[in-house]
Amino acid sequence: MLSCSSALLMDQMAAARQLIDAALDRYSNFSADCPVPLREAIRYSLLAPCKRLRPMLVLLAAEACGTTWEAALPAACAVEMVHTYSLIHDDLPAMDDDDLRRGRPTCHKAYGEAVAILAGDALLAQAFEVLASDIKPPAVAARCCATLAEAAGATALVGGQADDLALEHMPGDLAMLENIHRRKTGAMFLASLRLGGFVAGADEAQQTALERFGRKIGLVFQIADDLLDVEGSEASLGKRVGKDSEHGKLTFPGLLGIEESRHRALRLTDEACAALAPLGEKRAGLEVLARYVLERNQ
Ligand code: GRG
Repeated sequence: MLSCSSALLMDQMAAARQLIDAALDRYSNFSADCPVPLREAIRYSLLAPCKRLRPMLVLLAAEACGTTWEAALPAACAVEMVHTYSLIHDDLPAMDDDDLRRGRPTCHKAYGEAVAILAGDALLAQAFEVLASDIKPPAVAARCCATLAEAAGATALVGGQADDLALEHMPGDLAMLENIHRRKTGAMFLASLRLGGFVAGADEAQQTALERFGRKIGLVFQIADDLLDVEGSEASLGKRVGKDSEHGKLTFPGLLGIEESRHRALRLTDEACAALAPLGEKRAGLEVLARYVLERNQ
C-alpha cells in the first residue's frame, strides 16, 4: 500500500462516487419525449444504491494517468449505463429470474417486463450517445465507443452471458469457468480501465499497466462474488444469495473450495497491484479499490 493515509483515500472514494451519482442523475433527466414509466424505470435502476465499481475504475485509471475525474466522467457514466442495462436484463424471467437487485425489487418486478426490457435497451443506447457527444476529441470518443461496444458484445458480455446460461447444470472445469467470467464479468472491468487510460491520453506503458491490472481485478471480483453467494447475506448484498448452486452454476468455491478460492483472490489482488507499479504514486486510488473488491461484504 502506498504512503497516503487510507482515511484520506476513503474520503476521495466517497467524493468520486458522489460525482458519478450526480452525473448519472443529470444524464437520466430525460425530456418529455421519454414516457414517464420508462424514465422512472431507468432512474429506479440506474440511481439505486450500489457500489459503482466500474465507473470508479474509470475515474481512478484516468487519475493514475494524469487527468482529472471530470474529464473521465462521461466515460464512467457510459460504463455504468451498460452495466445497469446488463443487470436489468439478467434479472428477467428469461434469464436469472431474480426479484431483488440493489436492495430493491428488480426492475421488471417494479415496472413490468416490457418496460424493464426497454429501460435496458435505452441505457445501452445512451451509453454510446454519451461517449460520442461528451468525450473530446472525437478520435478518443470513437476509441472509447469501439472498446465499450466490444466489451458489451457477442464475444464478451453478451457471449459470456449466453454461455453461462447454456452451461447451467453442466459439468465443467476451471478453464471453462475462467473463460466465461473473462467475457461475462471481466470484459467490463477491462473496458473501464481502458477507457480511463484513453481519456487521459495514457502512453503504451501506462495502458499496458492498466490492462494487466484490469484482467486480474475482474477475476478477483468474480471469485469474491462467488464467495459472497455462499457466505454473504441478502441484507448486505441487496440481492438473493445461494443462487449459484440453485441454478447449478460453475463457481470458484464449487471447483476449488472456499479456502483455495480465498487464496487465489488474494494472490491475484497482489499481482494486480504489482502490475500498477509503472503508474507511480497516482496509482494509490486503484490500489484501494482493488483491496475493496477483494474484501467487500456487499
Ligand atoms: C444480460 C447481456 C446480459 C448480461 C448479463 C452482468 C451480468 C451479465 C449478469 C449479472 C449477474 C451476475 C451476478 C453477474 C456476476 C457479478 C455481477 C456482474 C454482479 C453485479 O455487479 P456489482 O456487484 O453490482 O458490481 P452493483 O449493483 O454494485 O453495480
